[in-house]
Amino acid sequence: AVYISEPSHTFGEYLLIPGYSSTDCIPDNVSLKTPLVKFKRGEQPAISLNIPTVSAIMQSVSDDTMAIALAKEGGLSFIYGSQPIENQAKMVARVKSYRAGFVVSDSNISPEGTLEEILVLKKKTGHSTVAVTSDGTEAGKLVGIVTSRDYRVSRMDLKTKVKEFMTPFENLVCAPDNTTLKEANDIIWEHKLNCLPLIDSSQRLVYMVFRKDYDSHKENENELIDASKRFMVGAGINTRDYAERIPALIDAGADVLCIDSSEGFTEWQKIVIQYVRLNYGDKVKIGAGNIVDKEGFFFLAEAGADFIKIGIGGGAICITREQKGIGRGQATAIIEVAKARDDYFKETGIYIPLCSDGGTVYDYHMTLALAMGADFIMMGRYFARFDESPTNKVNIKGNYMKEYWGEGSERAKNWQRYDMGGSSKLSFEEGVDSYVPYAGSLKDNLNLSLSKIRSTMCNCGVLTIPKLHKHAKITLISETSIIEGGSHDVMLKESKQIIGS
Ligand code: MZP
Repeated sequence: AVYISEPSHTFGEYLLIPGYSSTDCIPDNVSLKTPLVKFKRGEQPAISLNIPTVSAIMQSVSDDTMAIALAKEGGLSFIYGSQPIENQAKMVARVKSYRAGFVVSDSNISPEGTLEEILVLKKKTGHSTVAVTSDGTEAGKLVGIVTSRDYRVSRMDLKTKVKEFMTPFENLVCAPDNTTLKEANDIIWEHKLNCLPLIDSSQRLVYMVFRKDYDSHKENENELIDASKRFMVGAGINTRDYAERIPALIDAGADVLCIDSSEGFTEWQKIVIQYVRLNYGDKVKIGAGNIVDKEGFFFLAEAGADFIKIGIGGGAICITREQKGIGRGQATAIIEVAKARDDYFKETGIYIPLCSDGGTVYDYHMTLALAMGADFIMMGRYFARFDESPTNKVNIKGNYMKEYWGEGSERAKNWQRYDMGGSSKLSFEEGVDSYVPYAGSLKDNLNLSLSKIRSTMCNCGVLTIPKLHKHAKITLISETSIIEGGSHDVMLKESKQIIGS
């Protein structure tokens, strides 16, 4: 046997040491943009994320509702693969067909305003403005405005342009009171409608605009339709039915795939990546994993993975370490793999993004994972707590909880994730079925977490994730220091429930 003399550590055993912060180190200046797929030195990645968080490939976490909510914030979901191919493809298609909506009546002008007011606004702001009136004529009642910096429209041809953009009255359908954008999208999906929802600033549907000639290939040409651009979505695959699943997911519009496996240092993963390269070249992006050491990284890098996922046994619902005695402290795993990634980059000029997967409990764990070299973070427990996760919200002894179960649990029946070439069933469980405290909406919680990351990055004196990789100063801490980190030697006035981030 090979013995590694250093113990492996996890996030809770580390702290960041502040670096020098200049006056421009303010949270507003921080960019959390990060690459999702590999790229060559001096080039840009084909896909980037605006925030470094993705939701886990799990039944209890990532369906189409989660994917839309997270994409709206700049992240990405990987729709779970432990379901029939057709169902998964439908979820992907639903995210891709989702219309973000175009905000109208989001100005000083009320939807009850007059056309005259619109023209004054246009003059004041210098923006080109199209008024949407109830019957498509100048005389009609103003119901919304569409403003664009590039789109030039003069007062003279306003009427024509309104007609050009939006076929008039009979096609401008009034929404029932309080219709949400989600409900509108359900209608669009169900009836396969070619239309654009016009919404107000609180995401309520105001009107549905139908364009007879509306066609997806025109989206780039038309700023009005660009404004309702498609969201990105990922999808999990396995090493068994990939030859059927991948084509269906690509047809449905998946932007990126990820092999979902509890252990990725296997020939099975290489075979799946080869299948993608043979059939789709570099056009289809595919991540692989999970691995926890440099040997695993080099193997998947050489196999052609577009990103590599790190983490075995650290997930909140995972009992792999108890059941099989395999795994590694997440922090140590990231530190070793990130060094391998940097060496690989120096040698080949190819940068392969790393994803830290599992074991993120507190918000600062996200910052630590990034500081240690991860480019983005996959989380299950974190997202399972929100309204948008697919599971039931239940009241347990007066507290609201959401269900959260592992892909290795009997409930998920995802034997493919644990497949080492055996029979088509789970021989023993590697995950549990559990509850997590309900936490409210994704948007509110995620924005809070991201504001902590931005603020910590400012403490470290950096404004970007690559700079955090380079300049973060990280220290291991003693058990006594961990105790010192919480409130201590005081009696708390109110009992505080510790529920994680
Ligand atoms: P966490 O964010 O809840 O701590 O961990 C989520 C990760 O745990 C998933 O992305 C996946 O890699 C892993 N996972 C999912 N199911 C199991 C299991 O049943 C598991 N053991 O370990």
